[in-house]
Amino acid sequence: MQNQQRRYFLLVLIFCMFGLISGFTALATTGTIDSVYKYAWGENTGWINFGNSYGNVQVGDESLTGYAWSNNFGWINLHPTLAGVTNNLDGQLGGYAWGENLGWIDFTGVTIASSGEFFGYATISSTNSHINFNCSNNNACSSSDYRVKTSWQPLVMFLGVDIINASSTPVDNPAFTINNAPAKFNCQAATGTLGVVNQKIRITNTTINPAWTLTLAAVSTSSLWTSASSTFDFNDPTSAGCSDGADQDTVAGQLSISPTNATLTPKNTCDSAGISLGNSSNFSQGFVDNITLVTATGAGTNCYWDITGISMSQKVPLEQQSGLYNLAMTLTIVAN
Ligand SMILES: [Ca+2]
Ligand SMILES: [Ca+2]
Ligand SMILES: [Ca+2]
Repeated sequence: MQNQQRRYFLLVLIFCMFGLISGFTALATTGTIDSVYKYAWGENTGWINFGNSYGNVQVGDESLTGYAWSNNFGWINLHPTLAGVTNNLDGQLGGYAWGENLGWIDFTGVTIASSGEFFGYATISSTNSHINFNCSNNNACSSSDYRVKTSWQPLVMFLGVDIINASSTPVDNPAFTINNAPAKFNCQAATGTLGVVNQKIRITNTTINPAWTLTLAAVSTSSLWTSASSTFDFNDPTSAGCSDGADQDTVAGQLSISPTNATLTPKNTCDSAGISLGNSSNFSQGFVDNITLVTATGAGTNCYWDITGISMSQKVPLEQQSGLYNLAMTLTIVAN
């Protein structure tokens, strides 16, 4: 065993992500009302103008604000105290506006499509009469082409995981190293960190479901750490990872993951309530093929969280040949 100091293992976890749909969407958007398509028609009220310049109607991800104007009944406040028209991020409206001469107006049933067009009917509670937001609701566009339209667009519903750099840009080929393990005659543990400043695990949830689980697994349960000329195992618990056991392969080794002391950094308008880090766990073929990194039950929505500092420890068998070893892993996020 010459030049023992120079012989190192470099273990690199290569990653791909499942549950990733697309890049990141701007999370907070506000829209105004179209200058042409700004009228709704009330069967008892006549035209209602949502684009009156003094009314300043704004459509947000979670609520509408400002005033609509009825020539016959005056101002309609979309955001009165203790009520208001709500948006669920996806363009389904609800809640109540207050008309100074109409009383409460229920917006349940009004939706905003990806085109920005309003559809459906609001209901004036006192008379149970309807306000129609789009001539196509009752096939009336050929006689009167009206609708309310906004520049706001529904958020793309998105639950995903990615690995991003310090500037929040997705990393093309993320890889984490378990570094600097000098070759030895005896079985040893090499350690590393999953999630660092330039490769943070980012979970984004803009769906309305607050429950999800993030897990880590190898691409295959029969995967091995592989170099140009040698292999060893990542999921063999025999002799604490130092001997080959009953699995199909003939090599020893075991990878342990400990999210317990990881750092969870929420987007600045969100918090970490309802999110728990997983327990320390060892891969064991056929028994522990996935390790839970993070679980959310009742977490915030329209949020993202960055995760760094998950500890990794890999048992390297005795007399393992030095070299650059790779193991392909996947991060998977699922809604619960
Ligand atoms: Ca194995
Ligand atoms: Ca084995
Ligand atoms: Ca075996």
